[in-house]
Amino acid sequence: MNIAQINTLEKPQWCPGCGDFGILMAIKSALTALDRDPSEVVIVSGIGCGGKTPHYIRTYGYEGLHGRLLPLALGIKISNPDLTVIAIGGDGDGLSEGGNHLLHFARYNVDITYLLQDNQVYGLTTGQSSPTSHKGFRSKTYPDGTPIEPVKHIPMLVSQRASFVAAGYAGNVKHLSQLILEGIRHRGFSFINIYQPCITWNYMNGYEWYQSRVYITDHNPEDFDTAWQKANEPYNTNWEKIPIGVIYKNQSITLDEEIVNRVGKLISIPKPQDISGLLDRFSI
Ligand SMILES: Cc1ncc(C[n+]2csc(CCOP(=O)(O)OP(=O)(O)O)c2C)c(N)n1
Ligand SMILES: [Mg+2]
Repeated sequence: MNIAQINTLEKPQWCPGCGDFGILMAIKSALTALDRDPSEVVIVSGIGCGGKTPHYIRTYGYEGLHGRLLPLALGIKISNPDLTVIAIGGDGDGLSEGGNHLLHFARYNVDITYLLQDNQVYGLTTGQSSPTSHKGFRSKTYPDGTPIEPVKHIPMLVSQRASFVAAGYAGNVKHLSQLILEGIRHRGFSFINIYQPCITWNYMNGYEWYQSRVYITDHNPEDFDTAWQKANEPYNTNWEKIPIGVIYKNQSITLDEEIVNRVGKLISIPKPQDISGLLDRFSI
């Protein structure tokens, strides 16, 4: 597909300088390198600043409930496995409200790509601590500083041998778009944690902070021990070194393939139906 097909007239509502602009550009650039029609792609989101992303890309899109984007993506993928399904949402959305789903998606291994916009804060609700806020981060939740350590979700996913675990940075759009493309092409559950400055509510982790810490890793992501070390590097170095790139990957059977092996087919693709009766019934 080309960029003209997926651009919309909708103007992003994000603060000027928000990392979401870089993420939006990276997704669009990855999609243009994909040999698919916009009608073959569905982008689902949760609630949050980044949850608006599907509004700004002219593919199919669905802004779901807070923390529930993964079950939504799963339902779409196993109903119509020919679709490319991308889920996108914030750190609060994916690790707090929806945190339980992530653990299980690591083992379901359904063939979707999940982009987690990790700005270490609840942005849309104006600056509370999130599960990835750094210890000491002063927020509306903890004016004296967040008293607890952030969740270590990248090592958690590696420990579960999730199929594709990666990290990207909203300030390096070219690298991020290549990573997103690789994640989409990977057969299985692809998770990409995107470090993203929130210039309005996160005074600690801005572009300057990231610039000296983020580096592109070139280790062998299929070697578990090295992947484990890379996944833990930010925590072991007190955030002095933040590797971006593919952290871990393995190719194993996906849930979609497993179901086909057992019952010969996936849930049948729903045929377009006349819904005018329903519309009449629920119209005021
Ligand atoms: C079930 C539920 N709980 C709480 C909220 C209120 N809420 C809306 S957005 C949000 C936080 C979003 O933070 P995050 O997911 O990190 O996304 P960001 O805005 O930072 O991109 C919350 C708590 C909600 N909409 N639904
Ligand atoms: Mg957030």
